[in-house]
Amino acid sequence: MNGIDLAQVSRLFDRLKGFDVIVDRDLDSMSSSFEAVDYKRCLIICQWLLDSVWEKLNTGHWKDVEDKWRELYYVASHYKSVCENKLGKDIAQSVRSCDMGILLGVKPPDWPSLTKVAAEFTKMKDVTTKDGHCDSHFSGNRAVEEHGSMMYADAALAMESQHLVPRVSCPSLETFERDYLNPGNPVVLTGCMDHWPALTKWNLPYIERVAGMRTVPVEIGSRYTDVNWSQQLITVSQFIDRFMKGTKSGSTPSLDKGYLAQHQLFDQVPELFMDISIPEYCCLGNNIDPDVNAWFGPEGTISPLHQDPKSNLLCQVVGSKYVKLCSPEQSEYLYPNEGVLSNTSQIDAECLDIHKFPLISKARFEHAVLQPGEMLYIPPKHWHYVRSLSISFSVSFWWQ
Ligand SMILES: O=C(O)CCC(=O)C(=O)O
Repeated sequence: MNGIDLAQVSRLFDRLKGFDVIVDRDLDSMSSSFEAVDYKRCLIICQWLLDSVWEKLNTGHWKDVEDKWRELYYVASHYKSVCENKLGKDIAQSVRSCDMGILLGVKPPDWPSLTKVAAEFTKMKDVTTKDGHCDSHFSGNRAVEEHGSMMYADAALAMESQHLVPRVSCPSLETFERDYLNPGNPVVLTGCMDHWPALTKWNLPYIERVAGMRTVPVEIGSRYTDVNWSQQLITVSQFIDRFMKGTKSGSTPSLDKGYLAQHQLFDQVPELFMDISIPEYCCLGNNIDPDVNAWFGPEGTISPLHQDPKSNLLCQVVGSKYVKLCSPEQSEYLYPNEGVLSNTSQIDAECLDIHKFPLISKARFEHAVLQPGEMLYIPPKHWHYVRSLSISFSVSFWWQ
C-alpha cells in the first residue's frame, strides 16, 4: 500500500544525487535499509536526510531553493511515513510525515503522489469524531448557524443605510458576463451552489473525521499585517481544538486568533473536493483550472483590506462573513503599503482613522454579509476586507 516502487528508486536517486556527498551516501543507505526491511535504520537515515535538507530549505529566500532539494524532502518524507507505519507507530505520525512532504517538498516526476499515500493512511484509521469532548455549542452546522445569525444581526445593523452589494439569484452566464464580469461589478450570487454536498455535510466532526490528522499552515494573530503575526504547522484537529472549541478540560478557546487561510486544502485532501464544485462562471475565463483555496476559522478572523490580480468567487459554506469592498479606481484613497505588501491597504477598514488617513473619507465602500450557500464575485483588483461573524468555512476560486 505504501506506493514505493523499488524498481524506480535507483533511477530516480541518480537524478537527485550529485549535490552533496553526505546526502548521496544517505540516499543509498536509506534505500538499502528499506530493501533489507530494516525500517528502524531506514527511519533514522530519513530523519538525517530531512534534517540536512531542512537546513537548505531554510537558508536564503524560499524561491531560490533549488527544486532538487525539495524533491529530496518529498522522497525522504515518503520513506519516513512508510517506515513509521511498518514500525507500528501511530498512523497520525505517518500522515504528518506525508503532509510535511506535500507542504515543503516537490513531487519528483514519476514519483508516487504523497496525497494518495496520505489518503490511504487516513483510511486505515477511522478517526473518532471525539463527540465525547466536543463542546456541544460548536458541534455541528446548526449550532454554527445559530451563532452566526446572532452575529449577523450586529453586522446588518452596522450596514444599515450603507451601500450594499447587489444580490442576484443564479444569473445566466450571459447576464453574469454582461452585468458583472465585463464592467467589473461585485455581486452576491444566491442559489448557485445549492447542489454542493458541503452545505449539509461540513461541520466540525466531519472535517475532523476527513482531515483531522492532516498538517496544515495556520496563521496565528489577528491579521497578517500585525507585527506579532506568525504561521504554524499543526494538524486540523489541533487547530479546531485550540481555536474553535473549549479544551478537554472545558476551558475557553485560546484568545489568539488562528486562521487556516488561503490554503490549497483540496489538493491535499481530495475527499473534501468531492463536496464542492467549480462554479460554472469560472468557464468565462481563459484558464479552465481556477486556484481553489480554503478559508477555515473561528469567529473574528480578519483579512485586511487588500486586492488580488484575478477574478474571485468567494463561496460561503459554513457560517457567515462580513465583506467590505472598494473599487480599484479609488486606490488613491486607500493608502496601500509600500514594498511586498503593496496589495494591502494600511487602513483598518472597520475603524477608519480620518486624521491619519484623510483621503479615506472620499472612498465609497460597498458591503455584504455572506451566508451559507451564497457566493460573492470579487472583480480583479477590487479591494476587499473580510471578517468572519461565526465559525466559518469559505472556498475561493481565483480565475482569469
Ligand atoms: O475570507 C477571507 O478571509 C478572505 C478571502 C480573500 O481575501 C480572497 O478570497 O481573496
